This record gives sequence, C-alpha cells and structure tokens, in this order.
Amino acid sequence: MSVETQATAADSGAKATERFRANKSVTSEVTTERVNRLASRAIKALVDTVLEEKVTYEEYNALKAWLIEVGETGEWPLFLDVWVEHAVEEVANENRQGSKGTIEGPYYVPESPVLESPGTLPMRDDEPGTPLVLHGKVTKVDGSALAGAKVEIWHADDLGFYSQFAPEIPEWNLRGTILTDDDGRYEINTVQPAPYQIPTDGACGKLIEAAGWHAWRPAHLHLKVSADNHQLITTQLYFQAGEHLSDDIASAVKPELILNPQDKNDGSDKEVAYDFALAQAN
Ligand code: MBD
Ligand code: FE
Repeated sequence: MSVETQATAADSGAKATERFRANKSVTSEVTTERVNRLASRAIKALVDTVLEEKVTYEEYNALKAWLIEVGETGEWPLFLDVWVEHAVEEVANENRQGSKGTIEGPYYVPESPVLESPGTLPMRDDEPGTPLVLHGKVTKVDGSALAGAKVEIWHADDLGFYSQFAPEIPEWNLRGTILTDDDGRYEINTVQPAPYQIPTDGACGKLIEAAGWHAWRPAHLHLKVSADNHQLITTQLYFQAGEHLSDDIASAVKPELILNPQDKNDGSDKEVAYDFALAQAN
C-alpha cells in the first residue's frame, strides 16, 4: 500500500483552508443591502426546508453536529467548491467570450515553477501513469496569437492525490506554469491523471455516505490561462470515455472541455491538442 493512501480528510482540509486564506483577499465591499438580501434568502431556503420537510430535533441536531465538524476538519473549501462553486462560476462567466471555464476547486497553488515551452511538469522519477502531451495555442477571441501567455496547470497523480495537500509528494509535483512561444503555442508533458475521489473519512465523506451518493470526480487537469490585458480563464479538461463525466459530484463538466487523446509512440503515450481563446479585459 502506498504511503499516499494515508492521506486524511482532516489533513487535506486543513491545508485547503490554509491555502484559501493565503490566496484570497476577502474584502468587505458588500453593501448592507446586499448582505441583507443574500443572507435572508439563504436562511429562508433552509427554514422552508425545515417547514416543508417537517425536520425533527434529531435531524436538526445531526445537522448542527455535522456543520461543526465541517469547520473543525477544515472542509468548508471542499464542501463549497464541490456543491456550490459551479453556480458561482456559471454566473461569473455567463457573458464572457472565448473558451469555456469551470470551477477552480480547493487545490490551486499560485506561483508554480515556470517552464519554457515545450516543458515537462515536475514529477517523480517513477511517476505512475500514462505519459500525456497536451499542446495548443493561446489566442485572442479573433484568433490572433498571444505570445508570452501563462498556462498554469495542476492535477492529481495516478492515485488521485494533489501535491501540497497530501503527504509524501514533492512540493510542486504535477504543477507548473508554461509560457507560450512567439506563435502563442504551448506544449506540456505530464502523465494522465486518474479519477478523483473526495476524501471519504471526513465530514463531506460522511454526508455522501449518509445520503447514498458517490464521491467521484472524473479525471481532470486544472488550468488557469492568462495574458496581459485579457481576462484570465480558470478551467478544467476531462477525458473522453472516462468515468463520471456525466455524474461529476462537483457538477463541473462541460462538453467543450472533454479531450480525446490519441495514441503516440505505438500507444504507450497519449497526445492531445487544446486551444484557448481569451476575451479582452474589461
Ligand atoms: C478536486 O480535485 C476538485 O477539482 C474539486 C472541484 C473538488 C474537490 C477536489
Ligand atoms: Fe481537482
């Protein structure tokens, strides 16, 4: 058994919470009127559920205990990104031109090592998984090349674990930033990730089990693509014929984001192209 299987929900939860605090500067520019409106609606949705479903004290206390545990184990980033972020992303990008985006999830780390294109993501000598080459072009919406654009990529390993959120994995494993060349091209060598199961031993796992759901996301690559004077795209790419494309627990799959890698080197490796079109900054 790999040491990575010792990864616990509380471990990755604590790290995701710490990461969130470091990445996101939370401002208080929300007006009283807006807070009143949103908080009232959210509370009303919960109260309506209690009234309509005739929720008992036993159930109310189970909820209270569970919410306390989500916080104690640091699983708020996981809970929110799995069940709520897709709606926020939909609203945020509904009018944006260019390539599709999807949710960021809890495991992004900024300032990953910068690689010239073509580049190979930092990985272990014996990194498990099928070698994969992802290449393509970053352009403006009109199709003209964006040279020096940043393609940040991060993904889980072949066992479904992310570096910096599970123990025993080198710091920047399977994380990197590739800059596009003069023609806007990038090429990244990595390994194909495996489907990802959210931790089953924490509060979110308990909910999934109690509700009879499954805990899986399809195999995916996370990316952030950006260039001067253009809107950054946060997205994910998935793999055709992979499991859980149609029942992603995080509701983050879109048809435009599904790759169909082809055999390379007699089938020992895979290769796929994907282009990104960035909208101009507002
Ligand atoms: C992930 O890897 C992920 O991408 C999301 C959205 C939630 C949990 C784990
Ligand atoms: Fe992920």
